[in-house]
Amino acid sequence: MNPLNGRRSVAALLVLALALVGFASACSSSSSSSKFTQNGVTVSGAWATEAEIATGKSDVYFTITNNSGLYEKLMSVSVATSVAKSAQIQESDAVDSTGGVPAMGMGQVNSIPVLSGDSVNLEPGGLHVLLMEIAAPLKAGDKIDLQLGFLNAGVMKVTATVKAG
Ligand SMILES: [Cu+2]
Repeated sequence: MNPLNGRRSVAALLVLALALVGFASACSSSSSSSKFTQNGVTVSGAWATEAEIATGKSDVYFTITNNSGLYEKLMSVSVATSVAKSAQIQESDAVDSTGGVPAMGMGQVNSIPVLSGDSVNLEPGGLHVLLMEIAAPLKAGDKIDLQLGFLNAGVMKVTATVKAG
């Protein structure tokens, strides 16, 4: 066997392997969790809960990471009326205000502060965005566009993917 041919085919295999690795990583980064960055603020992993019926409710969760060097605050959230009638930032209370019986109540919060260099998770049982009176049932795989208004970074458009449970 000609050693030159052997080396060539090894080189060709390497190129093919690198191409496959590149393809695989490009796929996983786009399908697993999407990231949106604006003026140093990143919103990642946005997802929403399924809702069975129109006029139902859906919770939306995501992570805010602040690398802007400035104090940041999520101040508002809105969605198109084709998605829901209104949206609100809320926080679940594990314990009610009397300090007694745990209640699964939740209340509106005006803003979510995110210190410079810090990140905040909106997650089940804690901070979340509540979509009220959704326009149509939300099923796993559906996409929802949200507009998040930040103190310094401005209004950021992000997309959340609906997930079961
Ligand atoms: Cu809520």
